[in-house]
Amino acid sequence: MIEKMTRSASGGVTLGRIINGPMIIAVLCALLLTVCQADAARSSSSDAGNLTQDERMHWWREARFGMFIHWGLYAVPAGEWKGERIKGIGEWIMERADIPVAEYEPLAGQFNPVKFNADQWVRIAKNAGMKYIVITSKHHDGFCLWDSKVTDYDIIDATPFGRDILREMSDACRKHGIRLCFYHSIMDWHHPDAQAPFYPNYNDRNRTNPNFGRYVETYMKPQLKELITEYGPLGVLWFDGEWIKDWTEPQGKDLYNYVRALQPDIIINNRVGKGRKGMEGLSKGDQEYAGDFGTPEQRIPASGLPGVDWESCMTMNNTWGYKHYDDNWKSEEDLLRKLADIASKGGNFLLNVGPTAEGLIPAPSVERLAAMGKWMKVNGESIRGTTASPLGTVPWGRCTAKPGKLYLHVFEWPTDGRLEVSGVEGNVRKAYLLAKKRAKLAVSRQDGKVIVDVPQEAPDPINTVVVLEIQDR
Ligand code: FHN
Repeated sequence: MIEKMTRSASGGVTLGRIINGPMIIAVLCALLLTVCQADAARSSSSDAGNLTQDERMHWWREARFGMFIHWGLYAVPAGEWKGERIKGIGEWIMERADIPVAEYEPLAGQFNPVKFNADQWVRIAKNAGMKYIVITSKHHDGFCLWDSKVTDYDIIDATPFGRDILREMSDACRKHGIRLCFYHSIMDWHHPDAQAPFYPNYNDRNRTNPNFGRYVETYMKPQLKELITEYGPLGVLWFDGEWIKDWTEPQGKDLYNYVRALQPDIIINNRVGKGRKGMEGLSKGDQEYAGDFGTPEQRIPASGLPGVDWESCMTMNNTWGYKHYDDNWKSEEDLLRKLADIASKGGNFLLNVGPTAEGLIPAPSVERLAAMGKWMKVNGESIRGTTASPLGTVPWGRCTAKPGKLYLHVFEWPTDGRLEVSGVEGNVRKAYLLAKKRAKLAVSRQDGKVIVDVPQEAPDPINTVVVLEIQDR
């Protein structure tokens, strides 16, 4: 027997009794395991409490492209109620068709998405070049896509499906290295302490519920705790439905702090408070609203939101939640150019899919995402981790930047084979097509402009990326 000193995982020195060969191996393995577990715990949660705002936002700014998923009971009626097509966005059907809670609830009995495959959804997002997924944990209709302890109005207790959708999404995202994020509606048309009593106008902006505080403290907060502690670590909590009269900016700030106390490095959108409009155009120092980023919806701010992190969320057709007859799909060209446009203004693109009640992402969405993925495989470098255009607006397309590099996204290919670029500072060391990195393009200067000699035909008629490598003067 030998007496030996060993250093514990926590750094302290322990005195142990030692022992023979196999035992030494066992002890070393146990030590290794402890160190690995400590490391895993650190990276999964929250030594991140010490992160600066820039460090906390880093992965999100790098990502630039994410998938929004609106999925819930509204996928069952899919835009139709009692044989009538209901106008407006599909996930609002409960409000638009004046459906009482007692008539809407039974949709849960019909929600059996047997074709749902979390792995497949995550692969669709990943292959599109997306780095995060924001899925509706609970939309305004109040139905929960996870096994919540504080209600039976959820996927496990109320549906024949009996599988925890968010659990499966969480596992698949972890497996594929995609950040899982949750959308969560503050407004709740199903809860008696929230907007359920407002029927038939669940969205009545002038009404309040005297019990709303109870809903927040005994329902919404416990639910958020479940989501963060049991399905996390999460990338983003994406709040919505904050415009109701019962919700105030101090409540938003309180909720922001509550969520960050549970996971300090989490990112939270501006709709946690009343900052949806206010954040726009404000410089960081002036932000008096809770939230880490602005959320322009269905639009791209003309000049971005300087000084503020932001993300444009957008549908591919006209609805967020599935409507079986909405075929107004944006083209691949439109979507790809929007992606470049947003990146050129320093924002993220959160592009929505609305899966069917069977659990399938509609084929037109899958096709468009595949096309975007094909482009991103070649050109992703010109989107991910880039910053806004230092050239301002350019006549032929858009521009994104990284240190020492300009990415020229050419939508309108020059007919004379000369791409003119104004405002480039520093010497151009090299120019090439991102799709053909080894073939150098000739560059000259004329009247202060950089002229790049490009092929006669546009290599990619939607968006060909020309890279300029710049040497600082
Ligand atoms: O009312 C919702 C709508 O259903 C959808 O979820 C969008 C997504 O940003 N947000 C709300 C409207 O601002």
